[in-house]
Amino acid sequence: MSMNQMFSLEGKTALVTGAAYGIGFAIAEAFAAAGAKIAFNCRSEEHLKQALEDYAAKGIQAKGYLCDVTDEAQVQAMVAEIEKELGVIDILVNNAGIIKRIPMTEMKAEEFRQVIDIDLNAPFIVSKAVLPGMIRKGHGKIINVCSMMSELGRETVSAYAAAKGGLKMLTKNIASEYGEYNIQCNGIGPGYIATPQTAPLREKQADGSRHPFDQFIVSKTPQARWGTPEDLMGPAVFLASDASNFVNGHILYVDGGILAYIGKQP
Ligand code: NAP
Ligand code: GCO
Repeated sequence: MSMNQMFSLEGKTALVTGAAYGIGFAIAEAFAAAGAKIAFNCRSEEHLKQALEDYAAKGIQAKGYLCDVTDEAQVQAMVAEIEKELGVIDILVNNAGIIKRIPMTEMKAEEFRQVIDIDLNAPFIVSKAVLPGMIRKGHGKIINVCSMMSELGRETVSAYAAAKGGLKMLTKNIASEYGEYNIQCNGIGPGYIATPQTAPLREKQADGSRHPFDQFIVSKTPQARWGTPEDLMGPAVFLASDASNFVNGHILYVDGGILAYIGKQP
């Protein structure tokens, strides 16, 4: 196999959940550039419409589906629809996710459950829906979008850290349980990435200065910058391609070195 073939996704069908914008959109764009057929979902009709226009503007004929990843019936129906329209799913990226930044003592149990439902239960639900097709086909790639919070905690993100820590172990378990069917399940762990999800952490202050958390993250990142969704494109294509056929149960951190670094002395 040539090196180009090794990194090609030509003819593959990819589902990227929550890929209306942000990290998921960039990953789907990268997969399309590598030759894959793209399916994505989100919950909002408005986001779906805008996303289809954005994909088309980049020359990508993505198929978009309105589907709440926490609803197993909706997910099963979406996967069946994708298999009919694009073929059996070869690559799944469990990207859809939310965060709630609330001190634990103030967080309602229902708020905790909602984060766990979307960030952990849903990757189980969607993976369970696509695995039978991958087993039938004799190969598959599942990529779970983990986080710095798969390894580290911080104030106000208890539900998110619990979910992303669990997602790391779900990744390892899918790798363990389905490796014999030539299915590789890995995680991609973005550092702090400039997307709508982290916009509140980067808001300019009233006096025009940078948000304290923005400055904190830059001081904790050896590359002294926030990541961009584009920084994830190459690593995602690697994990989705034949180039990673013997990489299984691994979390590939794309964090500019945060996890390796004690942080710059103030
Ligand atoms: P984002 O900008 O908030 O986008 C999240 C996406 O998920 C949106 O398309 C949203 O669309 C969709 N979504 C949320 N809940 C959903 C549900 N129940 N069903 C279907 N779609 C749903 O987030 P992001 O920053 O791109 O992050 C994407 C993933 O990367 C998340 O798992 C996040 O935890 C993870 N991550 C982010 C960072 C970062 O710094 N940004 C770092 C590490 C990991 P709708 O609202 O229209 O449904
Ligand atoms: C936060 C951020 C982080 C990032 C990401 C880091 O509030 O700490 O939202 O959680 O989203 O997960 O990898």
